[in-house]
Amino acid sequence: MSVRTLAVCLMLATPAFAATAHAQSKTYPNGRGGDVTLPMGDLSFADEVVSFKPGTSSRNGESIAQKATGAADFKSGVDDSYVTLGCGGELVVRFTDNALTDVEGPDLYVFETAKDVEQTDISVSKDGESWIDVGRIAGATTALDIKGKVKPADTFRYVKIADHEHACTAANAGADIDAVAAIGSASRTVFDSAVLFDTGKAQLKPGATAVLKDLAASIKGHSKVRVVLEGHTDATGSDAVNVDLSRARAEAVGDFLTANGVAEAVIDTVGYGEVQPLAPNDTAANMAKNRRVEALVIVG
Ligand SMILES: [Ca+2]
Ligand SMILES: [Ca+2]
Ligand SMILES: [Ca+2]
Repeated sequence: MSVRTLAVCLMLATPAFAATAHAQSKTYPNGRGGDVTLPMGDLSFADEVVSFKPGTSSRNGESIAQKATGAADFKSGVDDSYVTLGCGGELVVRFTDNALTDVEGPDLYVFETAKDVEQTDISVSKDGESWIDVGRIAGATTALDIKGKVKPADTFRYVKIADHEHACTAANAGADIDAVAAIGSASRTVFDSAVLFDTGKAQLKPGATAVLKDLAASIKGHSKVRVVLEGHTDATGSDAVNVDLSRARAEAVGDFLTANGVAEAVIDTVGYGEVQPLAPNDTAANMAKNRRVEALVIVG
């Protein structure tokens, strides 16, 4: 499939994304002389580096893993826009304002800046700990369809990119990663629990309604939409209590959305309790970050 054909397919696969708030379709260099159009624009890209284990490569000294986050920015002849994995290298990135999910057609696009894409294994994770192998990019294939590898409604925050140690004799072994994009992107909004709830409670505070009305309005604008509401707590208290509280909070947000015109059938609620922290539970500020309800809006 030519690059141009691929770009068109991506557009057709998720036409409704263009209407999502703060997401605008945009075209990016694919690092190999072509380009790729992403329906959700800059939002699509992985936002943070979680970990980087450089492999053996003459270029590793110059590599900075952050270059693989944010929008694809490869320019021909300039080689500071990407990170070189190196032979056996491994990079883990995280989406913060979006998430990877299975939509029709390809779901994940790895911007690799070499003429021949080196064999690189890709896996995805919800929590950064348990991983699902979703395939390999190699040759001219840099888009992956996660269909059949994951449950249909699942969303993933983490992507791991690992060099396959296939061509380690080359001076610049290992894939050169400019950016990682979730094509079938869900937009993710994180609500601070303190804004929505009193401590230990699952009844919405009066002040919560304004932000949640905005969320309801953004969902109702789409004819084909799914919403996943995830409740999360800090690590204070027992696991069981935290799971119950986080579920009750996610359900309270779901009830508010249905009361404000969102069809109940499109809403899923999950209580994760304390198992998916955004930060270590070591300071008051970090623990506050972990107390949250996340809303993933998946269009298409
Ligand atoms: Ca992003
Ligand atoms: Ca797919
Ligand atoms: Ca880059």
